[in-house]
Amino acid sequence: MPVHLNSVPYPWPYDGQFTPANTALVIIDMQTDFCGVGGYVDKMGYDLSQTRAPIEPLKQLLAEARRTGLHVIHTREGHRPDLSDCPPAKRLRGAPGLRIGDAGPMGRLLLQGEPGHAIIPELAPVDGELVLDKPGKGAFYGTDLQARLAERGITHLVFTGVTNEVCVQTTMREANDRGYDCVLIEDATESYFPEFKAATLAMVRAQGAIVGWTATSTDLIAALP
Ligand code: TIU
Repeated sequence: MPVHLNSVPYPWPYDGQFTPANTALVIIDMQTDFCGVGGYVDKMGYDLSQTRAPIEPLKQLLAEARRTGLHVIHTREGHRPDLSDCPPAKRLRGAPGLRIGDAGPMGRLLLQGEPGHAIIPELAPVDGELVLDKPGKGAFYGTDLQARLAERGITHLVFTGVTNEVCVQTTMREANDRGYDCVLIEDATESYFPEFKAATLAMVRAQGAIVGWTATSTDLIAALP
């Protein structure tokens, strides 16, 4: 029987073929550097309550995913300690002392293996969940994500995490171009800037879902078996 979400601009997915077996909950970059005290974003002086807002909805979604067998993918933005995968054009911007690789209270900023790079404890991965390290904003660039999805038979992607206008939107656009059916969970994604979140939701679902659909975590949970 076809299964659809109560989503915008119309029910997702278009084919009604939504099952835990062919779908992944993709949690983008819920790392201490973006959501934790002393992490990268905190040190930049942004309001942490914004990027921490998705935590409660995500805890519920994770519990439902683990109950139903929905695949779970956690991504982490970060670089090798020698920064060989961080182009100077990415590193040498922003204030000196707050750049990727600079020392922070949670270790060197956005470097693999540092405390700030870890997924926040509230959403810690469990065995069997894919943890994908990515050097870019998009999760397909410089990773084997497409192969990992193919080997698991995943064709539908549910996007969550931070920030919605940067890593979430970049990844969703990359996925959309690769033929995945994509939905963005409105209350499980955030920006530091409320107007960017509003713009993200609007531009994703414009023109008949040009990038994808949006729905709430309640809508998603209601459609799970
Ligand atoms: N994860 C993610 O979005 N990385 C960023 O750098 N986001 C910003 O908004 N800066």
